[in-house]
Amino acid sequence: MTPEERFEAIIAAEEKIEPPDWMPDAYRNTLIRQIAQHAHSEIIGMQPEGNWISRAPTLHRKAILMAKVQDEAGHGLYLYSAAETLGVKRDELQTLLHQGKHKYSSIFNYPTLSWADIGTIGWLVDGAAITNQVMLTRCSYGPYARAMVRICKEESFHQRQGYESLIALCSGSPQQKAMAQDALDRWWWPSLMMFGPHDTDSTHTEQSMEWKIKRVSNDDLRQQFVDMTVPQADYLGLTIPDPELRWNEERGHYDFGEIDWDEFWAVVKGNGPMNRDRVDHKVAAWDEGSWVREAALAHAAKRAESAA
Ligand code: BYC
Repeated sequence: MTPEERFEAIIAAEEKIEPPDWMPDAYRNTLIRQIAQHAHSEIIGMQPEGNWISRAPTLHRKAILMAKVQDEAGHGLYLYSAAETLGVKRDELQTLLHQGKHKYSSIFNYPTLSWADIGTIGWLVDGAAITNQVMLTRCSYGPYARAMVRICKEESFHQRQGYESLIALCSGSPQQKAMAQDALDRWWWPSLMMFGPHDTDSTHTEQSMEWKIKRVSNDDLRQQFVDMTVPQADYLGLTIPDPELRWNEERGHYDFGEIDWDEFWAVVKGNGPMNRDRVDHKVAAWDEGSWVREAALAHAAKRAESAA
């Protein structure tokens, strides 16, 4: 059996490709691209929520938010480790992010303007993330699939805490409910954009599905998310900002309006409301943290020296 045939056989048998296995360069590069983008998203995603840690309304909410933001850092670390098994160094990936040559999820380029945004991110953004990521636990590349199992468990907790926070706001004062509605108005469409372009405009979906990296297409995942989320908004007594949203009996799904794709591509290309701030903040944190990395490396070198 040639290495190519063995690779195809592993994929066909629903088994996992592992780091020492032969794999086509394009498969490796697609995984590096997707896993790195995913890792960067987790790390950049700490910023909009971190912005509210010092202003959380109670100690209880602050403790939950700190734990959530720390979880996102952990997700970034598992994912950079998974990317490293493909032969890239995490420093190289950081440099590409800092230079604006690597993408991260469009959603994190919007500002968090009120406390209700924090609950809404948990509900919608983590909700969209789980919808997208459960399929990745069945990805054909072993280290990515295994990292996703733990990440999905934590995202599920994040989604529930966000929804619970919104239940509290929506059963509070009229001002609190209005704040929740305002957050939903601003986060709804960016959340739908998280799933990426329509299948017909997606560069990578077809090949990634053939390789069983992606298991479900962008549009099918977006539909799943809408179908799951509309009843949750109804329960909260909030209105989704889409006049075209209605149940389609024949399809057994909700119909919904068209995303503003010009806005999506502007954000993806670096021109969203917060792109520049997010990357500047990340670079500053990297520079300010250099002494920690240097100290850790010096410590490791010293230990290796005394062990020799
Ligand atoms: N934002 O061919 P397509 C989280 C790009 S973190 C920016 O469909 P693909 C969380 C795409 O990269 C959430 N760019 O691509 C953290 C491609 O450009 P390149 C992140 C986007 O890869 C903290 C081009 O558009 N989740 O959960 O087959 C707090 C064409 O797209 C976006 C992941 O990263 C976007 N929204 O499918 C809370 C999950 N959409 O690379 C939560 C893993 C598309 O050719 N990633 N693009 O220059 C994936 O599942 C897939 O990469 C995507 C896109 C579904 C996102």
